[in-house]
Amino acid sequence: MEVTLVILKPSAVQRKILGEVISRFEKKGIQIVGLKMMQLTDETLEEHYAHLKDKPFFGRIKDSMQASPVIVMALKGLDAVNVVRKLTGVTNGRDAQPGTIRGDYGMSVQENIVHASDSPETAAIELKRFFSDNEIFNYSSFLLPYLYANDEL
Ligand code: IDP
Ligand code: MG
Repeated sequence: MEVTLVILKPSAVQRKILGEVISRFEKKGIQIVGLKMMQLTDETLEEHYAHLKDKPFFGRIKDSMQASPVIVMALKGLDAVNVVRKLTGVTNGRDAQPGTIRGDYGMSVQENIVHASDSPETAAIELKRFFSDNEIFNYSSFLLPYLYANDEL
C-alpha cells in the first residue's frame, strides 16, 4: 500500500468545501491515516514549491497558500499516489475533467483546491515535510475485503 500527501489549500478552506473534498477520497476507498490543520511558513513553501521558485508568480503562490491555514492529509491505498492524482485532475481547474476535484470545484490554475504528490518518491519526501512519524497512523480498515480482492493486496 502507498501513502500520499494531499493539502486542502486555502481555496478549499475558505470556500467551505473541506467536507465534500475529504468525502470524495473516503468514498473512493482511500484510508485517511493522518490529518491536521496548519499555517504554512515561507520556509516550508520555498521547499515544497522549489520547482517553481524562479517563476514570476512564485510570490503569489506563497501568499495564496498562506491566506488561511490548510489541512494536510496522509492518504493510504493501493497505488494511492496515482489514484489521488487522478481524482485531483490537472493543474488548471478550467481544463480539469468534470468528475475530478479541480474539474468540479475550481476555475483557476492557482486557486485549485488541492495539492497531491506526483510520484511515490515525492510523496515520501512530502509526507516527511508535513508530518512527524507519530502523526501517521497504522490501523485496520475493516472494509478491506470489500475494497480489494485478496490477490490485489
Ligand atoms: P500541480 O499542483 O498540479 O502538481 P505544479 O506545476 O506542481 O502543479 O504547481 C504547483 C501549484 O502552483 C499549482 O497547483 C498551482 O496552485 C500553482 N501554479 C502552477 N502553475 C501556475 C501558473 O502558471 N500560475 C499560477 N499558479 C500556478
Ligand atoms: Mg506539483
